[in-house]
Amino acid sequence: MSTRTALRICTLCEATCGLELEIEGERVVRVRGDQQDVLSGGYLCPKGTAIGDLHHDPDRLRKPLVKRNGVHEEVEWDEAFRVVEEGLGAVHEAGGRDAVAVYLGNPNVHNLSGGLYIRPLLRALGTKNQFSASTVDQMPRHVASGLMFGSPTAFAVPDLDRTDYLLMLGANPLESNGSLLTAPDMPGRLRDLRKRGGRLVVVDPRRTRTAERADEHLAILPGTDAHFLLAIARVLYEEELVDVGRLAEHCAELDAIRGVLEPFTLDAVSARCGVPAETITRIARELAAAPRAAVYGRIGTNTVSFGTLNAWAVDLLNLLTGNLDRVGGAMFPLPPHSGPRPEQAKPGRGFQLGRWKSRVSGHPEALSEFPVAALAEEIETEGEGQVRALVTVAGNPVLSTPDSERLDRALGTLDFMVSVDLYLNETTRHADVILPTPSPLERPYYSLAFSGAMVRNSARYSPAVFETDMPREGEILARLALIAGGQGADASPESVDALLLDGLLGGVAEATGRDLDELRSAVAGAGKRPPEVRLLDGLLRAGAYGDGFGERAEGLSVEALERAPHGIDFGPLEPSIPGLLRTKSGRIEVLPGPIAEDLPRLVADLERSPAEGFVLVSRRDLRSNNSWMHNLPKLVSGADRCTLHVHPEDAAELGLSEGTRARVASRVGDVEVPVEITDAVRRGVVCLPHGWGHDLPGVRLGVASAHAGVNTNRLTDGAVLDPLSGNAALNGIPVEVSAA
Ligand SMILES: Nc1nc2c(c(=O)[nH]1)N[C@H]1C(S)=C(S)[C@@H](COP(=O)(O)OP(=O)(O)OC[C@H]3O[C@@H](n4cnc5c(=O)[nH]c(N)nc54)[C@H](O)[C@@H]3O)O[C@H]1N2
Ligand SMILES: Nc1nc2c(c(=O)[nH]1)N[C@H]1C(S)=C(S)[C@@H](COP(=O)(O)OP(=O)(O)OC[C@H]3O[C@@H](n4cnc5c(=O)[nH]c(N)nc54)[C@H](O)[C@@H]3O)O[C@H]1N2
Ligand code: SF4
Ligand SMILES: [Mo]
Repeated sequence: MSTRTALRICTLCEATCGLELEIEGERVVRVRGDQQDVLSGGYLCPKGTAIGDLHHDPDRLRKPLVKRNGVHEEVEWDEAFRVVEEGLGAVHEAGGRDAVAVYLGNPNVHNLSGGLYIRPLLRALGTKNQFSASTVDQMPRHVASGLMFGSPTAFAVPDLDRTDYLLMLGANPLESNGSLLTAPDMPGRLRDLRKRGGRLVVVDPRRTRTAERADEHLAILPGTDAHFLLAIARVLYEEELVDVGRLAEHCAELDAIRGVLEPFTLDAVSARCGVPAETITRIARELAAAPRAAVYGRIGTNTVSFGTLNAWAVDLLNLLTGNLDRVGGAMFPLPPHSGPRPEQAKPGRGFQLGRWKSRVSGHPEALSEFPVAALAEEIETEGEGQVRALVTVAGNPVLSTPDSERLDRALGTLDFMVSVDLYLNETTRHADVILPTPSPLERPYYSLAFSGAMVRNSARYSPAVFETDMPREGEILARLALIAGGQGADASPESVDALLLDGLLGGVAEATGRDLDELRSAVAGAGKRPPEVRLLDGLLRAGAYGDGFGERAEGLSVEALERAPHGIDFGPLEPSIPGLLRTKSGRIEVLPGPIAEDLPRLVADLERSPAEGFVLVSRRDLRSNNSWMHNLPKLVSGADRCTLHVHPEDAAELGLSEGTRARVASRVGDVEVPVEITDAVRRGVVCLPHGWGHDLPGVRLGVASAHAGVNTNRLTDGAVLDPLSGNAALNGIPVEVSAA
């Protein structure tokens, strides 16, 4: 049998580790970290070692399925697309464009096809009913960045390898491997921070593995991070420690900040968030005194009802301490596929929110999306514009989104549903048609999404490891776009490829005065590569480090990346303001209008006494990845991980002991789950992981069904949202806990 090795970037989480696969015949027999990868240097986690198991998983779908008489049957591709054409066509005809909703799940951002072909699909669908995993995740970050910098994808990433002080809130990278912070080997990088004398402070209601390795852990009450951060800011003003530095001349409304901080006194905030006043003062002084410091907030601060205020407060503190856009502070990556950064701000139209509203509850759109928490009501509520069909791409909202039992019921009432997915799972079991896509190892890799969150500017590309006769995901999405646009199931997907490439090159031709045909033949020179790779080539060559289509021989292109299989490092992050700014004013909007209007809600919350009873928070663990990797034996072996964490004293009061079952009930639902007693959670807080609950009928998940666990999102409440971003509050959910 032939043996070979292949290099490949792992697409299973945001760390994007370089892997070295050993392949015998058609099987992956061993996975190691690629020691020479420019970003990950050999690091990998247990999920990465299971990437071959995912590829070989017998339950992973290889042929389209069509549901007939309640049963999913394999069909040929052309037939599947014809059923989609009929199904979508009928709903469009009866109910118009908005009657077809779309839900985009998380793996789209780990996939080059998703990054390139979702846009034409959305355009062709022409529906206002767009939903995605972003509103159970990072939408508050987009909104805050949009309002402050004019660009919703401007993420200030902690300059991890050069900072002296990291204040981390609501993130647990020892389990998650980092998020909106692409820095493979978080354990090593955090260890190095402390080795060089730096300090790590973790703010989390739980003593997580990350907190255990920190210099200090502050067990804050869920949902009170903005209070805490603004109290720190107030101390900075009181003690005259504010020093915005170089950015002062690029700020608008900076003078207004001190006034809005007035209510966030040490007494009020410490009583509300459970962090002592002296500690808040000390952290403020430490942040100001550290030569280089960064504040970083992630999902625990995003998936709460003050999500956007939290995200704003994080960047505000970075700004007030002079650490925003400074080496060793919080800096903005420069993705290789985006254009070079100008020297000066490009004042634009600014970022707009709420340009239209959802039909039933009037939720404002954010980034053209409505909150996924509102998807069920849009399906259930009759009237003009009612959602009667759904397209899902790489999503499992039945497990991932709040009040999921209700959504599960609602999906069962649709007239038509089509899912582009690898599995027949809790969500896709409702689909009339499931269109399976090639496995991660059967497609080329480049990260469009995470290049914008990397701790070093870099580019890595890997070609497909295995060939497949399945259509590419880009082709599937293109065919769906053609169907949605009325061109029918038989239209050629190549027309979509051509449209995308011409759109890209047309822009370059216009900006540079180059001849379009010359540019076309330059990327055609990217050879027989798949269309998404030709598109990528166009983007990279026009991008910040690009070869300018032959103008700079040593510049970046797909070919250059093929010659550098371990990736190309463009160095540490560099200051980017003012060139990054796209606000109307061309300045950093330090106190954007919508933020100022939302602040009274936070002030009112200060007066609230901490909740009686229990609140529920979420957790992740290293061998899990949201809802969809529990079908791999390696990742579900050993003790049950879907357990309720309860503090020992709370457990004693409730009469719960280790291994017994507890009943957890919220306003919307209840679950029964085994108890794990641990003082890692603070009193009054209980914790469940998300992504479990694989015991629903009709799924094809042999392994996961046998390790079903319970779905924590049967408890999370779709009615509690961050009003600015529409993000669901998945943490701090009031619950009752009792012995089952
Ligand atoms: N192993 C693994 N890795 C993953 C994933 C996975 O499912 N498993 N998912 C991936 C995805 S999609 C994402 S978005 C990232 C997320 O990556 P992270 O943002 O690091 O997410 P978590 O590990 O869930 O850590 C969130 C922490 O917030 C805490 N928390 C809850 N409520 C609050 C609060 O109100 N305030 C504060 N300060 N903390 C709070 C929780 O206790 C938890 O420890 O991980 C990615 N990586
Ligand atoms: N309570 C609670 N709920 C949470 C969270 C939490 O912390 N607590 N975290 C939230 C977060 S951060 C996120 S990102 C969401 C995730 O929410 P979703 O994106 O809805 O869910 P995933 O579990 O990521 O499901 C991914 C789906 O995509 C399929 N898939 C995998 N790879 C591919 C691919 O390459 N192509 C296609 N077409 N399909 C693919 C899988 O089979 C699966 O059906 O969950 C959220 N839900
Ligand atoms: S940390 Fe694990 S899952 Fe994430 S990219 Fe690396 S190997 Fe893959
Ligand atoms: Mo996420």
